[in-house]
Amino acid sequence: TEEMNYGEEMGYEITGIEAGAGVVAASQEAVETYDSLSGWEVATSSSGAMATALGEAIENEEPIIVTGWTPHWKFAEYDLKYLEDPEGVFGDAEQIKTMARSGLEDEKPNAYMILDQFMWETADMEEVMLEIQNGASPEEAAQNWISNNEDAVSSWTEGTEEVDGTEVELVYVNWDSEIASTNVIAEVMKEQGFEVTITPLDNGPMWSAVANGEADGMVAAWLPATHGSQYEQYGDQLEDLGANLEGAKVGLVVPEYMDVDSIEDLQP
Ligand code: PBE
Repeated sequence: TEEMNYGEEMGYEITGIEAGAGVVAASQEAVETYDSLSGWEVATSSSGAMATALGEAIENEEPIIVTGWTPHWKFAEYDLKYLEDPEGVFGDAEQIKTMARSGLEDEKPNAYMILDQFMWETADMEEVMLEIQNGASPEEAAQNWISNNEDAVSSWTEGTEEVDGTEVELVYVNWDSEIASTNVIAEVMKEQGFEVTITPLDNGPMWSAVANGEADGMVAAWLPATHGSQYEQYGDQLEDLGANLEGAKVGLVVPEYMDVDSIEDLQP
């Protein structure tokens, strides 16, 4: 069947996010892998610019392909679908994992234990993301989630003692999902008496800050695929505290109204 020539309408451009993101690297690999994407490019910008472009395209019912991921508020806001990826370039379901610097367990055992016990679900993260998207500050959205989820929070702090102003520095990237998780864990630690700094960095610098001990930890490691190359580079210099969320996913995302289901349906 003759498909719409969406490529021409989109200038053969996939709307990407930050250049350092794993989903951007995977999208570039998809361009190399699929004949249907030959001649296409992944335009990099920021997660915020991608979300704005997606919203504008949907408002005008125009075609758009974005580098997408779950958990994300955009699935609650719009009717969207992942394009099938028969070559498996984007990998399967992923975990979001927590990484700590080596030495943290000995030096700040209570902070280490909270990071280690932090674990929640896609719906939780999306709830916080959506509230931020609808105008709440990240701190406010995190505090609201915490007061509505006391049981979860007490399972993260279980067995720990309150502290008196111990400093903790967490690093993250300004991706909506990581803004949500990092603010929630930061607010929980503040309630336990920590003085918490959260510092947004690019992806590579986030990993190296924990690996070289400049930062205490992060809750933003997407594995095995999305941050596979960062894990390969830094994995043996940091401590892997396991999953804080299961069932994450990345891929190319389009509005439902587009008449295309698979990356293979696109046209060079
Ligand atoms: N993301 C959100 C990140 C991981 C978390 C999918 C944009 C990335 O692609 O690296």
